[in-house]
Amino acid sequence: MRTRVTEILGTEYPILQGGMAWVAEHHLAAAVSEAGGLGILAAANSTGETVRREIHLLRERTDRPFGVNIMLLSRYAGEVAQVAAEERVPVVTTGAGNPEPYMKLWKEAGVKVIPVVASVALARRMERCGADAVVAEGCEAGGHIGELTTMALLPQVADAVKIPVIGAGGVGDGRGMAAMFLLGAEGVQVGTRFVTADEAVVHENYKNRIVEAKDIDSVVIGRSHGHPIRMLRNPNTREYLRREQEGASFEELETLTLGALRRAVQEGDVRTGSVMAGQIAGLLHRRQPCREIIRELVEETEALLKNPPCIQF
Ligand code: TUI
Repeated sequence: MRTRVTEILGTEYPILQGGMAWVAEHHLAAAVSEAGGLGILAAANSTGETVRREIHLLRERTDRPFGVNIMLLSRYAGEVAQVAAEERVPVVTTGAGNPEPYMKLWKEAGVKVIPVVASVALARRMERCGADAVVAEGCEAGGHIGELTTMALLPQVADAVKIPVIGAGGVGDGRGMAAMFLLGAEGVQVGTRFVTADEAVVHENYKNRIVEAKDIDSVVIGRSHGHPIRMLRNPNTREYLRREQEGASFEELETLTLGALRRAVQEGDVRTGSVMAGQIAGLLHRRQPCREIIRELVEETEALLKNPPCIQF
């Protein structure tokens, strides 16, 4: 399965693992890279030195290509950007902002840069400033999201830029991956399905909450202050949404989410923690190793694209 994305990444398959905060650490990233995808370390709110240690631990586990995702709202984004350049990581992806200020630094270090975008305007801008590809992520995704759905965003981004586009948001199996290709993508980024992977160092309660989730179990909090975040419904999201409707300030609302993702991922507190996951959680019912996830995605996609179902011309 070769596309311009496999050429850029140097991977066997055009499949990237999402850079999920607290979840995407070196065990998961190494397993994905070893299975032929692009494993990605999430810098999230970590310091530069913490990310450097993770890069070294990852390099002990795999000599295949990998990426580092830089969350641009982090106060450490600048130092992490510097570490990514110093370590000459093969690929950087970015989220939740515009990475233009760091572009020159990364390109001079030979790093491939793949910003995550949620609009055509940012995709165009990223192409102009030298991005190698973009991830077009729709609001089916978990975590920090934009406004447009994957179905609407992806073909518009694909028409607007010449660099390869990677589809994200709602990809859970081969049907989703095949759909991304038909909408103009040359690769996919998969998040939620990898949270449930055997190699993901994530509390059992978190994984179980995802595999037990129904289609309508995710909600979006934080719309009122311009940083919408999708997560699975629980007593904490109910309280957040109630206070948000009452017009609570950002500072007040923040008390409900500070440390909440770590609490859910590491301590398994899925009642008062933040269980970030995409809308596709409802599709996932099994826990599997990364190798199996990638093999299934690839085989299903290939079969569907070679022989589309239920249609005769
Ligand atoms: O980044 C994500 N997803 C995330 S990051 C995260 S951790 C977090 N911590 C504290 C506060 C908020 C988040 C959890 N999930 N996905 C990539 C993504 N980027 N989705 C949407 C965007 C995006 C949205 C607007 C990128 C750029 C943008 O506009 C930038 C601009 O300046 O135009």
